[in-house]
Amino acid sequence: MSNDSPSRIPEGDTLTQVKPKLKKPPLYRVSLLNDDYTTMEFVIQVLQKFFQKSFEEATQIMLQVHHKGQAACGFYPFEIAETKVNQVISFSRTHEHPLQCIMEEA
Ligand code: TYC
Repeated sequence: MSNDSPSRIPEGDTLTQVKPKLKKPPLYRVSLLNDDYTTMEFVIQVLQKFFQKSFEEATQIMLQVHHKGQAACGFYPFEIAETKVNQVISFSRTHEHPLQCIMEEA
């Protein structure tokens, strides 16, 4: 087989500089928003149940939301982020809390 056979990419050809096409999926930040009615205990429970946080981590995140208005709970691919948001909102409404959860491209 010669050097410029069609089955080989010639050196210096732009094709040799093309990056592999496997792109990492974009990540979405899932955050909780503050409100005046949801109890602190409930927010800690949500962070433990849906975001696998320890009691200590959950307490820190809850306090950050309480003092700053919002805080990130985690970063996930689109469909996982969307599922977390829906689970948190559904669980909160079932327990009659107005807690809001959002996702944004990170
Ligand atoms: N601000 C609420 C209170 O004082 C507590 C709270 C924290 C609510 C975090 C929502 O995402 C939240 N009871």
